[in-house]
Amino acid sequence: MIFIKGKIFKIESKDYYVLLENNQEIRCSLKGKFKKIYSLKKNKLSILDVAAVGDFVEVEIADKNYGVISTIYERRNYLSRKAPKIKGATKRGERFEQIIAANVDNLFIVSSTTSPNFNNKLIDRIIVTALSSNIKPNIVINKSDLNHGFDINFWGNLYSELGYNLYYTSATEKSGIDEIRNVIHGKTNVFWGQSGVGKSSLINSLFPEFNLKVSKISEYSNKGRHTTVTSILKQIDETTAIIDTPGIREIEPYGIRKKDLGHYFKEFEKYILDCKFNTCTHTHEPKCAVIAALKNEEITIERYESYLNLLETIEDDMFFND
Ligand SMILES: Nc1nc2c(ncn2[C@@H]2O[C@H](COP(=O)(O)OP(=O)(O)OP(=O)(O)O)[C@@H](O)[C@H]2O)c(=O)[nH]1
Ligand SMILES: [Mg+2]
Ligand SMILES: [Zn+2]
Repeated sequence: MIFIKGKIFKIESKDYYVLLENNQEIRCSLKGKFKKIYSLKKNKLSILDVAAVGDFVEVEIADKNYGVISTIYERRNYLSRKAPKIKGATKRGERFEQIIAANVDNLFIVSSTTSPNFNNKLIDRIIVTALSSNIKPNIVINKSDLNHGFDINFWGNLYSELGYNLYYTSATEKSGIDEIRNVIHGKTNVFWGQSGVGKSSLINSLFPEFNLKVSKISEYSNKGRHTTVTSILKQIDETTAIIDTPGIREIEPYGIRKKDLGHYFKEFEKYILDCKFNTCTHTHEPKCAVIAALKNEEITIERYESYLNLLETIEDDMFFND
């Protein structure tokens, strides 16, 4: 039996596509032992996906076109969210974790000025998700060529001042593309955001040869159509990869406790220690230093509202009631 190492670049139902070290692409299935792990975990609030795009694996080559994944190597990190309710809800109303991509360095949070409208709360949710997985968030405001009727510099400055890299782009006019090209080298870069913001278009502007599927804007409307239906990893060179993902409609970070949420809002960090109570949720508690900073305009109302919005929807999972 021949074993070769590789990386999962696409998953379609039970088919796992692996880019092998020798640059060959091969369709694989999972070895039975993983299915067993999966069925065990299914009864717990735990990881929904046993193998994910970006995972390093070892493949048992069965024949030229087919292999079996026999080892999944430990992940350095991974990007995940709570699986949408319909998909993973159990009797107790718990939610599974859905893995978007494994072994990620850079996350490009793609938003658009219009169609769909710019949504700062969603961006903040994705930032929290990335930070909780030790992944660096970067923010892209795409469709800067379109007329949108709000001040994109206001939002751009807000995120730049927080210290996040901010890119204004237009995938159609190819502006801002080289700025992104300059920071992706040597890294695994994920593009994530709402459906229709232009994730696949941006990747096509960076690498026209990938020719990823893009829909006409008129086909979007509010039907929640997703053009990209499954995450796909494209290897650029030995050390650089890009991952295109399906658009999301909602996002809830996985595994964050209410009392820890404030730590993922980086401008809160320096105040949190001064709150009177170490369990402060920065809402109603007396002597809250975060609220004091908000009043002094050291924390913006936009970010504080995002925080409240997230705090409201975070369920303290049973998983943590230990
Ligand atoms: N005017 C303008 N249109 C854009 C831009 N980027 C993308 N579009 C259009 O927006 C629509 C959606 O683009 P996609 O690249 O398919 O968006 P996506 O984020 O990959 O969407 P999903 O795959 O559904 O998540 C297409 O009609 C694109 O042509 C841009 O910078 N300016
Ligand atoms: Mg797409
Ligand atoms: Zn507080």
